Amino acid sequence: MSYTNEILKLVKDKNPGESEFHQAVDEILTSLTPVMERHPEYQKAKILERFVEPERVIIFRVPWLDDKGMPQINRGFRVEFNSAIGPYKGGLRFHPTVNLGILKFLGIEQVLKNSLTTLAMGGGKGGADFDPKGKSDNEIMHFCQSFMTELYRHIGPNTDIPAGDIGVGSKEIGYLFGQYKRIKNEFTGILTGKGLGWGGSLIRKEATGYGSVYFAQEMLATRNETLKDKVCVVSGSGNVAQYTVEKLNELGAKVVTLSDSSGFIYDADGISNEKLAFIFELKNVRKGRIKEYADKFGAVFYPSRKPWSIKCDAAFPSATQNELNENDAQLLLDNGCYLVSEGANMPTSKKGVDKFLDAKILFGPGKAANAGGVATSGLEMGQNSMRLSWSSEEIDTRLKKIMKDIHDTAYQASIEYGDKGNYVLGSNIAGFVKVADAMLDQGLV
Ligand code: NDP
Ligand code: 2IT
Repeated sequence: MSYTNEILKLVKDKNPGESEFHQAVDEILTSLTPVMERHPEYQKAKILERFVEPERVIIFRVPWLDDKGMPQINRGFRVEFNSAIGPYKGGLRFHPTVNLGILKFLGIEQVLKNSLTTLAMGGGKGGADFDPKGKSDNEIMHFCQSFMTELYRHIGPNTDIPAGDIGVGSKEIGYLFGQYKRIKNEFTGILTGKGLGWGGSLIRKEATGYGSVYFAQEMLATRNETLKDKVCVVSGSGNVAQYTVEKLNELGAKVVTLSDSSGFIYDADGISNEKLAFIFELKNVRKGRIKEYADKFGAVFYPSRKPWSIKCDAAFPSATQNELNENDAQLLLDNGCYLVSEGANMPTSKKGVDKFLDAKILFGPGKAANAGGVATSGLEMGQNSMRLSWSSEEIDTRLKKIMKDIHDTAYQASIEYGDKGNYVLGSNIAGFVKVADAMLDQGLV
């Protein structure tokens, strides 16, 4: 059995039931097989055994009172996965499906993603099985305060710096930051995605969506093409999806779909900036359902379905993991789609990814394509340390350069390892080698 297969077996045996974690590790290890053959020193030092084991996992009770005065109990987590190249960095997810296996998959992806950004950030992920849907502002605040009352002792500006993810936006970051400051009596950059008036960075909220589009531009440039007039399907309608649409519109593409967990809308005329303004209000202020868009603009609403049957040139899955399976991948290919840029983390199933790779379309895996969010978090950390803030133009320029560098690094690694244009292979290898070398340098820890 090869070294990478041995490790995959070990991971499955040791972590039963963590299917998303198995899936992420499987994909990563498949890419790393040729690296292990070239670098026997990694096996000798048991780098992979260490790489797949989080440095630390914290699981805690989160008790809070709802508006009726009833006690509610949730489970909180922080997975501090790898700090070889910098402090743990990665988002918090509040969603009823959150469990350890999902956070470990997100954590290991984050390690490689953060390495690709070129910034000094290790990887971590956290969250809770708390469902923000239907909760009042007061309930969300009480939950966040209780969550931070435990989390505060594990994080710090040089230790672990959480941020947002699904269900955690600027409002939650505010409540979490306020509670940390109150407990520690310290105003430091312990979270990113903060408000602009209290240490946040311009462009952070736009960064993941914009970055995913910049990555698509770079992939297209290898074929001397641009996004102008491309028909695009986007899934999700949260932070990442919204700013993906905004940037695609700016570049002259036409976006025809958005979705949420209830279904998707198809607008053949395109989701213009005026219609997008409605989405911002619907999703960020009123917390409404996507069907309202169809009712207002005469678009079609497909309940309980995903947008992959719509004919397009490019797809931007930007909702959640495993939202695009092999059948969906085949549908997209049959309809002529030749670019996929993953705004979400692992939105495509393993067999779906294989379809895209076999078809040799431009496929940007999440750890590369959506790295603009955490990269800009890294820029927020830098500004916090210096106690100053950069302009939008400065940050956007840096973001574009980081996305180009990630693209070029992954592309070069794909060439070096004999599968030109396979960004899955290239990003896994480039992200991994930097972390593995740092681990070797730092001895057996
Ligand atoms: P939001 O909470 O802002 O939006 C999430 C969107 O995805 C909503 O439209 C939501 O629909 C939909 N969604 C979530 N879970 C499911 C599900 N189980 N089934 C169907 N739809 C679902 O989150 P973000 O936009 O921040 O995150 C989206 C993706 O991008 C995630 O995979 C996240 O990990 C990834 N990501 C986010 C980054 C960031 O900076 N925010 C950075 C890099 C990656 P509904 O409202 O109905 O639940
Ligand atoms: O998946 C991700 O990269 C994020 N949710 C953003 C993490 C961060 O620290 O900004």
